[in-house]
Amino acid sequence: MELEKIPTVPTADELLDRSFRRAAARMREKRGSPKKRGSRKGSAHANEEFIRAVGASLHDRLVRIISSFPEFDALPPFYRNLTEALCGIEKIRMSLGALGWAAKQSRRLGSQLGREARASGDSPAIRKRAVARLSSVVHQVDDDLRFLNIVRNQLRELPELSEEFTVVVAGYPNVGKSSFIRLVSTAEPEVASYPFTTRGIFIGHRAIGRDRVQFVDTPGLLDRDPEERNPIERQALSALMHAAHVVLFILDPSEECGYPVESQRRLLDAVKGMVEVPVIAAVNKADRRREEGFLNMSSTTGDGVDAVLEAVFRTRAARPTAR
Ligand SMILES: Nc1nc2c(ncn2[C@@H]2O[C@H](COP(=O)(O)OP(=O)(O)OP(=O)(O)O)[C@@H](O)[C@H]2O)c(=O)[nH]1
Ligand SMILES: [Mg+2]
Repeated sequence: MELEKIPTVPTADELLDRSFRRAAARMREKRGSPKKRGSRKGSAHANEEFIRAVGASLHDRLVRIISSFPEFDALPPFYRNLTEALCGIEKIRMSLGALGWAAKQSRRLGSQLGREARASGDSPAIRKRAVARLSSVVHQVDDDLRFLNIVRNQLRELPELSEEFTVVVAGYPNVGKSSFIRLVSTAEPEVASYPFTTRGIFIGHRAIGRDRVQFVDTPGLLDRDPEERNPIERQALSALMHAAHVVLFILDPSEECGYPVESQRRLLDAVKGMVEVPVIAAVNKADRRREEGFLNMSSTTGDGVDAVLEAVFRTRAARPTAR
């Protein structure tokens, strides 16, 4: 996917260093082989040419960085939403905008100071001034470059969602979502006896007959207002809202997870109100405590897991066309 292909974003110093070196190399090429150097061909405007080359190179590099980022409005909703949850799209846009400003300034300064260098008879003082001015412009967007590199690293790690029938597993923290996913699919998310073990989206697959279904593990959600949710919870919401063909909501009535079952039930109702796809509720840790009126299973012993999978896969018949 295009999100994996965004190259590393350099810091201001790295960017300047590359552009200075590139410009110097171009000057050497122009001067030609050592034999020709005696002719001093092209050296009359060496400083002017260097300044112009640095300005142009900075401009081109900055523009290339900007265009290596995707058009966020054109991303599938799941990825747009995840990007928003993890990095904030407006913040990314502002930083890309700052790079656009720096690109223009670099080109403008390159030609303006290049002209001044020529008018001054190729004065080295103007070359020095140009280096300082261009460095200052690029350093003004150093924070933006660093932020964009963090964004780049996060986007690279986003899970790859396929078009297959998708089961999103959700629920309170520590109820056994990841244990279930490990048991039934190829995904191997971490399992631990404390909440918020899963901090991102994990994808696994399972063959059923000739088909494959996709399982999505999500971070635990608390029953609270959307504005209070942190970036980790918001990733779970992106999956629920934009990736699911069916939601498997897991409850832990043993309360070993550390949260009262009433809160878990309230979240179940909230999720039902939020998504347009079927929501199957199942109780996990049935080896500890069963709950009437629900499908009961244990991800530890495997008891009841097949019945839950069956209930989930039955909804495939009513699969909605778009997510
Ligand atoms: N007794 C019992 N313990 C279970 C069962 N399923 C999971 N556990 C335990 O419950 C704890 C939490 O399991 P996880 O699978 O990490 O839970 P989770 O819902 O993914 O948790 P977060 O990622 O933090 O939201 C672990 O200590 C598991 O071993 C079960 O069926 N029975
Ligand atoms: Mg987990």
